[in-house]
Amino acid sequence: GDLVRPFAAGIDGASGGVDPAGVVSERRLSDLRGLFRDAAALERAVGEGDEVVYRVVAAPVPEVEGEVPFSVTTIEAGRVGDEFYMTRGHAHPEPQGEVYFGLSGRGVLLMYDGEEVRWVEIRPGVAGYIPPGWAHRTANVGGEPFRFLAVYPGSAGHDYAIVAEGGMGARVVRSAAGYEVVEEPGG
Ligand code: M6P
Ligand code: ZN
Repeated sequence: GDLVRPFAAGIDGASGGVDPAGVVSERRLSDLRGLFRDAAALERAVGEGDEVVYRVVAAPVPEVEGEVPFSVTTIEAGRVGDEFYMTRGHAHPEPQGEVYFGLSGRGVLLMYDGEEVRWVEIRPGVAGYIPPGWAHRTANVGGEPFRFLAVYPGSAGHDYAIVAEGGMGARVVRSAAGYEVVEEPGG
């Protein structure tokens, strides 16, 4: 097919905007059923307005081999029970890497290869590297929106079932120190 022509995009770290933008997607609490430990707290929050947990604004680059799509994700501040607002999480069916770059706020990039859990904190100016074969999820561990730029191979794809069914091996929860990453089989 036709490849995209050269272009520049504005990345607004204060709003999460990408200009020009492609597909914009939103995930609400009700889209995250089954992922948080406290299912009752999730249902209460769904009943109390079902707020948007995160939004992804993609640049107009197609997800096809050879292209390098990029997007800005904004995760709102909040928790379900003790667990911080987070993305669904996925793995790349074609095992390919990905880079996340912090734009605003503070988050945790959680990675899981099916056995080992690794995580890194992402702040503005920090790049996190996701190696091929590691499922990944981000959580907002701060009190303001957490925003990051993601750059990934166009043929990587998104496998959500592997995380929905097998979990990430750990949860990102509130603690006296602010947050902690707690390893939990099936979590
Ligand atoms: C980043 C990238 C996207 C991903 C998004 C939200 O922007 O990794 O590919 O879609 O985060 O994460 P998820 O798809 O797991 O909801
Ligand atoms: Zn990915």
